[in-house]
Amino acid sequence: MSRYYQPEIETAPREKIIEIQNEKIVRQVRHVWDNVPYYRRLMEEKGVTPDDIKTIDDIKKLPFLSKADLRDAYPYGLLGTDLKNCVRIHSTSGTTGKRVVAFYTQHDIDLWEDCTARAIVAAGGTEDDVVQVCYGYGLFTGGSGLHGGSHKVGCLTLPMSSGNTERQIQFMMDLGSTILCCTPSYAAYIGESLAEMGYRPEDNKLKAGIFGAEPWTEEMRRDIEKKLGIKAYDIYGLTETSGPGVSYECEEQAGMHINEDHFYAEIIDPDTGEVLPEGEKGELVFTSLDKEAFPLLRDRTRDICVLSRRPCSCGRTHVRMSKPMGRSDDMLIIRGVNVFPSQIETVLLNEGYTPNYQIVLDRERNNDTFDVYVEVSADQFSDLMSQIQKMEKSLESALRTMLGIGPKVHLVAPKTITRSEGKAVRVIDKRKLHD
Ligand code: DLL
Repeated sequence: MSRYYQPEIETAPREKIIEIQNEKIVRQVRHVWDNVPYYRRLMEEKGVTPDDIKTIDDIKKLPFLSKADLRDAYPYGLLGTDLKNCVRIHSTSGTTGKRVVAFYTQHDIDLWEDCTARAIVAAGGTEDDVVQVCYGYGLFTGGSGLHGGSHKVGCLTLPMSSGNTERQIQFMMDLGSTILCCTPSYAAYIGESLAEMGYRPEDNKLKAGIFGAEPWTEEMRRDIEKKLGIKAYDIYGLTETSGPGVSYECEEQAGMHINEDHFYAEIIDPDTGEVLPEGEKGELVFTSLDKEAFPLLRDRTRDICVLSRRPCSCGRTHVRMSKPMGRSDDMLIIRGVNVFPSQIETVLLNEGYTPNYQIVLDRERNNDTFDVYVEVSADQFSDLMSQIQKMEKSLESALRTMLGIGPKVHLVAPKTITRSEGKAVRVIDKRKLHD
């Protein structure tokens, strides 16, 4: 039997959802026009005013926001309210050194936590549950997003943050955690560590996991479910749309229901910007319908997906999105952290290296490995092992500061990285081969 956190809205008839969207979009466009000069200028350039937006269908008339806009508007350009009304920020990597910073009023936090609460209840969560949150806390949205939802549902919440796997397992076993929230790769790692410590899947009290923030396959889902003895649910979101909980899976595990009363989804052709009909694969675009502090309209996610309105047996009526099938840009997700090759290039050039580099990603024991090979120039080249090691350590530290995670740096002799005749092959991602 399905349970819902906000049954009336989660199972609302289609007409009711459209009615809510029609009402909210008119208000939201007016709010943005009045308060976000950056977007107002984009609207003026397109010759659109709030008077042109009468129903949700009119959304097509509005301009898109791209990652470049998020970067150009950093930090306050897309803020929709006085800073004094904001109570929090979160942040994630941008395409260059500038990160994406999202702002929240208390109202925004409330609606975000409603979304994650819906996801927790859809995964079987009740006030009897013990929710172990091992997404990172801090600037990343994963930790506080699931944490807030868990409080709303009334679960006992373990704010573990990520890392320190031994302690995670100790608390999980001693306090009887029933729902685990983390990235799928960390879940797989916890599963492996449990087995190594001699535990069988039936020894823990876990029943469900809510995993997201990075791509994962059906094979990986089955592997995690077996190792931990749980049902594994996918959850999706982006910092700029609040964080996790924009969409989430129900017990059907067949696509993630988008919280359509808060986020309007479109699929577009990434090359032409044309809106594609339901069922076609393209880039996902989100409009937040009622956020105050960071009210993005038609924000291009770069995630490639398909939407489906086929009725779902769980009773939820909200549209479902497929797992993201890739990206229309070069963003990598490494151990749950977003990394753009351009960020690495920026650091290399700042630190006086050549832009000849290669990123090699692989997966070892369900954990991403992250190696960066960098060519030194002839005058940087040294036969001294100790000198090279020192340079590698210093570059690793500069990259860690920029990216938020540390790669293993390998300095290599001039002209050893294969030159390409076309586009340089900057990334070798071996993870896809055996997921
Ligand atoms: O990753 C928010 C999040 C936290 C989602 C915890 C789920 C759980 P960002 O750091 O801004 O936000 O990264 C957003 O991550 O555009 C996708 O490419 C990717 N992503 C997020 N969830 C999934 C998922 C958080 N379930 C970017 N499957 C998005 C595949 C995902 N990719």
